[in-house]
Amino acid sequence: MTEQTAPKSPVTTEQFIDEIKEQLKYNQGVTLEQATDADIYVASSLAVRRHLMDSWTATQKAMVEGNTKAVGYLSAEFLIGKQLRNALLNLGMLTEFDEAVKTLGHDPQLVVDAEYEPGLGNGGLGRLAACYVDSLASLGVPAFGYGIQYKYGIFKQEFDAEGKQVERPDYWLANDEPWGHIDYNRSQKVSFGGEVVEENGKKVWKPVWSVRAVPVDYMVPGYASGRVDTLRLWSAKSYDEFDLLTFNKSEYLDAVKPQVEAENISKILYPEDSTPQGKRLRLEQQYFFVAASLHDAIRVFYPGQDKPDLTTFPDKITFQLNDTHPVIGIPELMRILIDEYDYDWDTAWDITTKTFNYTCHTLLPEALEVWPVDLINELLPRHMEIINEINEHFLAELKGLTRDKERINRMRIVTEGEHPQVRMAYLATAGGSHVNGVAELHSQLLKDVTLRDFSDLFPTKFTNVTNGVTPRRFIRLANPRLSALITEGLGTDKWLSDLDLLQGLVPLANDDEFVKKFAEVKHANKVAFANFAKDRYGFEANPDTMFNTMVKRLHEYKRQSLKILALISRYAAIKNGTVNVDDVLPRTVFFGAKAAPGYYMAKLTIQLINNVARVVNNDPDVKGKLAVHFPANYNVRLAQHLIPATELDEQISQAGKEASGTGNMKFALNGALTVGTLDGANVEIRERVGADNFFLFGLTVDEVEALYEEGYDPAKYYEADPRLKMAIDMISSGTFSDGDRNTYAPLVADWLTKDYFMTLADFSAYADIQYQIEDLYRQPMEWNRKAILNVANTGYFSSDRAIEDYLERIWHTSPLAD
Ligand code: 8GP
Repeated sequence: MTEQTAPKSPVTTEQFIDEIKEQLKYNQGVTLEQATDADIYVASSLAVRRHLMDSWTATQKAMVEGNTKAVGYLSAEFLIGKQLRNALLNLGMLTEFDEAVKTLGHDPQLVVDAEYEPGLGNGGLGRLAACYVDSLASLGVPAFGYGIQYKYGIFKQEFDAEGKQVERPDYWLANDEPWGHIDYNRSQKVSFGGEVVEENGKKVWKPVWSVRAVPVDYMVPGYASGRVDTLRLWSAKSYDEFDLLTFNKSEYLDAVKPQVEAENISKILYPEDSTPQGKRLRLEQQYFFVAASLHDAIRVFYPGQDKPDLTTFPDKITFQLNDTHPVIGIPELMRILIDEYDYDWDTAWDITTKTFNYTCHTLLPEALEVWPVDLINELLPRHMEIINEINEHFLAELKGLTRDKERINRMRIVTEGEHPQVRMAYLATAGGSHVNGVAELHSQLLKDVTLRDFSDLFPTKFTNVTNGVTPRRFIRLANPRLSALITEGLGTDKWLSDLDLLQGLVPLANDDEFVKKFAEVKHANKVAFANFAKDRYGFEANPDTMFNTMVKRLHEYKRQSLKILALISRYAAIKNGTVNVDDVLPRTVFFGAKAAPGYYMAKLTIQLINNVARVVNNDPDVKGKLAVHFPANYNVRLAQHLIPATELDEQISQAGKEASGTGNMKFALNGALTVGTLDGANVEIRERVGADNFFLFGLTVDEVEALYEEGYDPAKYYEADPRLKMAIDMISSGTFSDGDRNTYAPLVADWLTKDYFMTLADFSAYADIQYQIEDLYRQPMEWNRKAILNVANTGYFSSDRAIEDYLERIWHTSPLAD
């Protein structure tokens, strides 16, 4: 990316004050005296939006006039976070905003707080999509993010009196939402059900119900690039006239039922994360947004043309399939080309395979989607025919490549048997140009294990793009103090558009003055977080203790249980005098995690963490030494507060299970040290920051495999390490369940008999490395030097770099020329 200095505000403070007043008057109809913080938020957002408008239309015009190919990022999730400050930063208006709002008699922080965070994603995959559209715009690449505007995003998490997770609906659209623009004039019709008939030798799909997909457009401002891309999220609306009048009266009510329920399609985000699902509504959602998006792209790139030359489609736009969720787009594009535009099969296939690419975000086989043929037949009968035909052609192609019949059989896109299914990852691999994993280790395992047959026969399809995160939101906005120090240290703020410049901080790790300043920044961030936590969650966190954080979805493979077991063993050791309380390094542990509502073990783990926190925080024996906090409802906002205040980050998944992780990157970039396994992007982070500046522990992928092979017996580890035994026994004895010995019995039984993710096998190494961590923390200058080296050496993990890799390896396109 070409380096940019901070953009210049398009307005003076005085002008911005006038613009806010104008919005208050003509949009909201309130006087300045009447205006609440929320009114000022809406008015300033609308004023900012106006400033983006010219660049937005210019970007679209340049895109359609086509000096370069656009990118369509198809994703069921975009976890975008709050919009106002991000837009202000990218426009260079942060100072003008603060001044204007103060002049109008309001507190800028309260105005920003009035924005409600849209939770349109579950976790890493959704947040990555949001970072990628930010970087696309910042690099000046014309792009659409295409997804769904769910009415209810990810559930709001609360904890009940027993510490159990309770899920509440999060109706975020009940609040004013100035950023999304509903464009009724560019809606698309998406149809379902019915049957396929032959008319004049042609297949004709006769669907029976339809839904109107209405785009809601969010502008995606690039940082200092002058470009504004589009995030187009589809909202489902019913048609008020039914196109079902062919049905006779008795069938009428049944027939219109799906029509009436059509709006349900965009009502709720599926809360699963890496867990299997097979829900009809989910497939409806997937087809809904993908069909609308493909038709939209044709409308955009061939305006007003009845018979466009769609052989040029892959030159206009390349579509990235964000996991398997949008893969139904492959048969949909085939259907559009063959049925709607009369292309023959081979031409249609050629266009389709050139148009799509697929990113896989998981290695857990159960998370790779498969759809029952019966279900697809019922909802999308024409697509099922096309998928079958793709399968036949593909098998024929394989026969030309190998004589290994078993291998060919393993590679079937549509399985055989009584209940045949469609494997969406296979369809994506066969129907696209490139397949990538999200970190080097993950991409390697994808080739060697998950998609082995495919990579053997189509090796050139496979590549890697290691994930990245946007430095604008996750350094500049989240951590203004560190940002100012980096700018001071480097003598320029250009690092925000070229994160490799952070390398320039390496020598400063040996400059004691700089190290002290860095330590002051971290401490100030800890104090700020403690204040925020007190205010928002009502708990006291002591900024003079080590801040140690584990935030991510709750999943067994991520091993929050390893952290909690180590913590309990520490607590037990203090209680029974195995360690001298004076030798214990004071530590405050923060957890943040949502569990999928149907994931029993994950929810039980949440309950355990909450109860460990309750017991530990109320025990005078460990006061000042150990505290545990679990703020509910971890989201982008909480991440932006907690990450800059963290000193030690936990990335402790079982090796081979975490595809990449992106939290690991955000923490390192904000000057936390990581304790982690050789998993996902941890491997690359460690390579870059240096082995001395990363706390590595645990089994490697090969060791994990060997242990599975030889027969893993977790009870052996329980017997071997008294610290582990003590922790598990403490849980079993009811210490964290008011004496009830049954509450956590399912967790204990699982650890001792199955422990699929080998928490027990890694326990001793994890408990041992705590001594190293604590020794280093007792030498603040050394700790901070290493933390600075983490910041300095992780510029690679910018999403700008990731997007540049996509441009070069997969999309083969470039930024718009000026
Ligand atoms: C996540 C991976 O678990 C995480 O390692 C990675 O950093 C992130 O994607 C972005 O690449 N995967 C998912 O969220 C995921 O697989 N979700 C689908 C199962 C729903």
